[in-house]
Amino acid sequence: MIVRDVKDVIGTEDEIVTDNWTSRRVLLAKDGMGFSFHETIIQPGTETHIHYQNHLEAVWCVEGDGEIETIADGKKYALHAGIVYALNENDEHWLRGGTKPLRVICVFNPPITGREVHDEDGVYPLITEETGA
Ligand code: 9YT
Repeated sequence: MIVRDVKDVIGTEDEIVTDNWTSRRVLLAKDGMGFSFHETIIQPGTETHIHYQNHLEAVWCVEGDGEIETIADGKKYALHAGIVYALNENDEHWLRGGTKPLRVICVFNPPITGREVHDEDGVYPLITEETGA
């Protein structure tokens, strides 16, 4: 069994800090679960273009506020504690921070390895690795 404390991820290579968000990857591809599991904090007032063409992501908002706008249809959804969104069609979107830090729990399928960075189109490349499983 794997038991982790997100506090032990802070300050390691599994915590990614950008101007717009900080992501703590608590479970990664190497853990062999078939998904990765992250805590992400979106900074207030930021806007991030995201299009995960190679991954499905589900996001559970647990604290703070923000907004998501799907680019195909221009629909906007307010984000706050209790809202879950799933990018089941690899939906291209804008993710916007609100007035307070927005803390979310994210699941990626296939799992993130930890080596991906958003490219200029907001895409993570598909990287697969052996899990030994
Ligand atoms: C909610 C979202 O997609 N934020 C961007 C970062 C991402 N969650 C990640 O890489 O952990």
